[in-house]
Amino acid sequence: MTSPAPTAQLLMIGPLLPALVARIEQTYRVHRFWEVDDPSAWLQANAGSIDAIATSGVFGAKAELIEALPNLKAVISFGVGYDAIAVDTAKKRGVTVTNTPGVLDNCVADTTVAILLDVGRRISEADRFVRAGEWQSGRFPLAGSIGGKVCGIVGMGNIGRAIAKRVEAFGMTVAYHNRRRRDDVDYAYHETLEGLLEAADYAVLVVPGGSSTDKLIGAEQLRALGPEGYLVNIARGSVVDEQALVEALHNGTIAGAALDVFADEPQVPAELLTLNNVVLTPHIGSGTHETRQAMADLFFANLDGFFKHGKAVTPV
Ligand code: 8YV
Repeated sequence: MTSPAPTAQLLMIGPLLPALVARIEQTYRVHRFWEVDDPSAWLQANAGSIDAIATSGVFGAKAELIEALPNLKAVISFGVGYDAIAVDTAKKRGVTVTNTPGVLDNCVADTTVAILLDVGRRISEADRFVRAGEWQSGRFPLAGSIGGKVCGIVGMGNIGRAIAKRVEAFGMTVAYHNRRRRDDVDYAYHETLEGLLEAADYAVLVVPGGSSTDKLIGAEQLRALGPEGYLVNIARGSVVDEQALVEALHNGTIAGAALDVFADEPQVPAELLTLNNVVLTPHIGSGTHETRQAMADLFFANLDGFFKHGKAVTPV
């Protein structure tokens, strides 16, 4: 008789969807790292038994943690972005990293368009106006129209394309900046970021986070976007210099911003909370039941694929 394969042990960095965790626990042993009182003592005692890290794009996996786990084989992540995961360290160690690409493109694009329309047509501001009883004493100011405006997409990947398709339906003209021109789209390509920002009425950030895009949008870029321009960020907070953005919004350097992501979530710069020309959402880009389920399914397929079939489905 052969003995059953030992259960792989996962170090979970933060709470994932309860139904996903329950599914994982049917096969794997889960250690809830965020509940551990003394992480270094815990690692001293248990590091050798960890086979994989289970995490998300937000919780990430730092280089020190990856280094501290001598038998680590995989980092399985919930989310498409992996800037918070030390992928280079993992690769050097021969550790597989997986993410959940593809399944969230449409929902993230929907969220982008929702907050773009919101800031442009002043929807949240109008909602506050009605709730505050201000309608009784006057009319709500007019907004600019969406049709005919230029939507400048920074990062024309799959999500960028899903956004482009949607805003075209609103009569916007799409332009983009990307590391390289795409030969499968015929939107106007701008070789420089500044060139795109100057042309755009709405600048939509869809680039990955990480060192290559850190504070890509600073004071100079906001000046290029200009006083009629809106910034829409559903990428990562790190892509924008938040202090420069606060100043630009206060000074009228740009017209407004719609932000789903922040540099230090869940902290939001206090100065943004009082501004009427800013729409703020709590990183809900992919936040629908259907998409989170699809992400959970792909997470699980990667986990099981790696440990049961020797091959992850969507390695990074
Ligand atoms: C998730 C995301 O909210 O996929 C990403 O990169 O930022 C979002 O879809 C996050 O990864 C997990 O909660």
